[in-house]
Amino acid sequence: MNEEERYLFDLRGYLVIEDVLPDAELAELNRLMDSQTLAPPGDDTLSARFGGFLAWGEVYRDLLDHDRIMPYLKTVLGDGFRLDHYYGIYMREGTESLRLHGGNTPYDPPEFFQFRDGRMYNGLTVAAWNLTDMGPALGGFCAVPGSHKANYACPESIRAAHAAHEAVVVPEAPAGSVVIFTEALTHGTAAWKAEYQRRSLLFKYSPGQQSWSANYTQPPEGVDLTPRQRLLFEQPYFNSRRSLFDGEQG
Ligand SMILES: O=C(O)CCC(=O)C(=O)O
Repeated sequence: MNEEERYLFDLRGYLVIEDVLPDAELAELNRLMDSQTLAPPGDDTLSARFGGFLAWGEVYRDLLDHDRIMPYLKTVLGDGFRLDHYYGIYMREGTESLRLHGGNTPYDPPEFFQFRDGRMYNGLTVAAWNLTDMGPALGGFCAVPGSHKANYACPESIRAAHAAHEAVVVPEAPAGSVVIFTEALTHGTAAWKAEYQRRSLLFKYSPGQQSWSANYTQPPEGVDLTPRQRLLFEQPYFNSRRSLFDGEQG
């Protein structure tokens, strides 16, 4: 994470990193998704979720601890974070928006942003891999930049106006990009307007000592994981938690 990216993440609560996936990997991820027998997404957000993709191929599992993204997660979460849960979002033209949620106020213990001793600390943090283009003219992830530090609750007038409010941004996030955001941010989904599907894979990481849910995410069955990927599935605890970056500098 370079100086500018760190500044922007601290300032806005999210960051779009473009060109993370080369075209061939992007095509393979989309091809494998096409080859599943997923029911098409519906109009409501519940029917716009899918899971199970870690069993679809190594190219999906590689995203768990991708070399380009791990250093960002280390800066945002500190070492020893864990995969809290994960799911995919697919939307078709007309799939509805998801309400704005999250925000620094009222305080929500698993979803926090703090700056202490010269670094940031974040609770639940998302790396969302985009398999198709998203953006203001298309829909998708939206957020109130800076709201991870808001001292007042998000007003109902902004919640109601949603992506039409000037405070809400739908960032340009091309296929192959990753959006990293802290769940302390007020964020949601803008209704999908494009003719093609929105496809995003959301990996949600927590600091090692906490879990959002009582059910800890289990590794996919019947597939090989690398030692570092297995570490990501460890249960929450703090004391002597093992490093995800052993042998790496910095
Ligand atoms: O559309 C997005 O990427 C945001 C989704 C979201 O906030 C959620 O699933 O809770």
